[in-house]
Amino acid sequence: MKNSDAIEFPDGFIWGAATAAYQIEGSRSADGGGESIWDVFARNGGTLNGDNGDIAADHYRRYPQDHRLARELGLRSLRMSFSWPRISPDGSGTLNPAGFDHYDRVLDSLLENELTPMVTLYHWDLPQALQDKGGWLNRDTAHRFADYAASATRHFGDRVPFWITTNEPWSCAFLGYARGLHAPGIRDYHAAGVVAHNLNLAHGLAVPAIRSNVREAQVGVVHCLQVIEPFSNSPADIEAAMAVDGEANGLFLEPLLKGSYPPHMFQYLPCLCDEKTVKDGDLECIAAPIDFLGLNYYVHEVARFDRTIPIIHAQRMAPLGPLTSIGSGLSPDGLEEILLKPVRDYGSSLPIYITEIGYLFNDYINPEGTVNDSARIKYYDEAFRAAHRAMKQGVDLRGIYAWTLLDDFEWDSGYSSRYGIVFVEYGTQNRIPKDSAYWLRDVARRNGLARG
Ligand code: IFM
Repeated sequence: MKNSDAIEFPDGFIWGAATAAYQIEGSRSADGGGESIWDVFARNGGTLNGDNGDIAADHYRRYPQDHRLARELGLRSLRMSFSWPRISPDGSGTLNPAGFDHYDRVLDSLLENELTPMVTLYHWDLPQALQDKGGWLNRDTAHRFADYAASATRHFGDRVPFWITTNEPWSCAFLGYARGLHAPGIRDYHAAGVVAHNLNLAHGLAVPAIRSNVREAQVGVVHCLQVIEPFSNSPADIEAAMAVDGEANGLFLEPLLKGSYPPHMFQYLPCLCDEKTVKDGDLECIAAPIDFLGLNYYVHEVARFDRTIPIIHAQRMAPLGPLTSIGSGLSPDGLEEILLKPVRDYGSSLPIYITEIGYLFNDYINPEGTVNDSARIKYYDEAFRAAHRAMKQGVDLRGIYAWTLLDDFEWDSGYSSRYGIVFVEYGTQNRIPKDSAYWLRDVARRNGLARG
């Protein structure tokens, strides 16, 4: 098959878009919601220009119009997250009825617009009150998460078929606790190892809590798998690549799919074989059967041995070739490898959803009032073809969610560049579908790609 042939996806394939509460909602303190670690991190200068989620895309108030737009764009499903501090401001059991009311209205609106809700319970906005008790370094946070998952699914379970426990634990652990780029801004590699385990545990504890409330639930977890290549064939570079692959992928997939941590990671993260962190029964809990795997795809990097990098002695670099606007490798074809990884490395046959795939760009409105993001379209076209190749090799891919519906607050880089298929003019809050939104609408209508 040529790279430009028309291709079809199976009947029932879901074309959707993904979002996250803190990144689009705004109205941070409305209706009794509590503070999250991102409010505090932004206030303390952790983000570019001090940008924060106070207003964002004002989705808290504009969700009806955004849902109508998503429907007009032919999407069948919207991935959204609940803000934990809106539902439980202190994160420890005190529930906020107004937070429940808000998400009741949001879910009803999704259903009215024939958009299947896929809900993420934790997309990084930990209640600050729990951070004050140690955040994800404190094992108790995993138990508090399971309580919150139970409360949320008890209330909303009748309307949500897809439940995701946590989004990208790697990012929370290694960007938040090792590199200090994300909230809470800690730089301690060993702390990140403990956090990775506590997040894995949080997922494992939440699975039975969700199942006990929603018998028909499809329960999954989202990981951002990364394509990591060695810089050369030298043993040192190969070992560096194994360390980075272990950190990014193995620490999360292996306990989930195999009930163990990758032994080669113990030398870098001894906490993973220390019973103060990994207690009896934890690994069985984390490996609780799930119904689908959510995969986010962004990263393709090269790892090179570098003695000056503490602990893992591995330097991450962009591969040769085109780069995104923040300098990471632009590699739509890598999606094929990402989709094959759970099958090849762990023999998994779990259904998969691509829960995020996106292209960061400095989009702008041209004089005609449109947003021509042909580079994003090209990226999506190539990535979807790569996904289709993986399906031909037996991967049970059930749907693809574009990251993201609306331009949004992109964490440490604030509002400096855009991922949305819909442009948000932040001054007026006007929404302008980009060319990629119309292209995606055609893909969804055709359930496939036209001849290129
Ligand atoms: O914006 C994030 C999202 O919250 C999680 N996945 C990666 C995206 C792009 O950086």
